[in-house]
Amino acid sequence: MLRAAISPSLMCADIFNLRQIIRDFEKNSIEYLHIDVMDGEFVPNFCLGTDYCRRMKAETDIPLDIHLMVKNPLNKLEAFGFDEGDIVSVHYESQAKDDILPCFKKIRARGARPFLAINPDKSVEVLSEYFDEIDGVLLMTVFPGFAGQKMVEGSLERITALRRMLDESGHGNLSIEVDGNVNYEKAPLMRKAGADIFVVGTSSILGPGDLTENITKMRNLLG
Ligand code: S6P
Ligand code: MG
Repeated sequence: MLRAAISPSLMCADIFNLRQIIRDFEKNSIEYLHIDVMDGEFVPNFCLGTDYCRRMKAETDIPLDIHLMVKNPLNKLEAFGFDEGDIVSVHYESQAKDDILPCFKKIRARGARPFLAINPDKSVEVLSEYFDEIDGVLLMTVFPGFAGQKMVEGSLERITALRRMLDESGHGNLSIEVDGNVNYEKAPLMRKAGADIFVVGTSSILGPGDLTENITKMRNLLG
């Protein structure tokens, strides 16, 4: 089983306390910083962007986990300051099929790790042809666009099915990252189903309570 990693969703972090929050993440050895980029077109909301990613890279050594919820990402990748060790996810649904592999190539060429993101209503079967080209799948457990939603029913079964597909095809080293309503109750179930990267926001560590205590609680639950 891959080691569990935590990727806090920065759109859920209080912007007026952001620097202190990043210091707390560093102290608690947080593995990734999840940055939701929304273009108001692929999803009905706008959120974070190129300067935000650049400033974040300058501020901390924690690798970025950039979630591109933008239409036609292929020609927009250059605008983002990611590099070695960062995760960059593009959506299966956001582009022409012919653009998907070139996106991975561009991400890989900069030493970053390509992930393919998929919405809750799309069959995980479509992912298998890309397994050789990616480091992981960003499995949405809510419809992208907003924080604070409820997990879509059937998400745990989708994680189980995808983990089985990966293992049976010799791609057991690929990550399954889950995003959306990862709370203290569901996270251990998602872990058991085969997820290893957990995007956490208002439902858990960036909700009420002390940040360090919340992170410790989540780590203990994930094992
Ligand atoms: C949703 C976005 C997510 C959210 C995250 C928030 O479009 O991709 O990354 O920020 O789900 O966490 P929570 O706990 O409020 O669902
Ligand atoms: Mg996200």
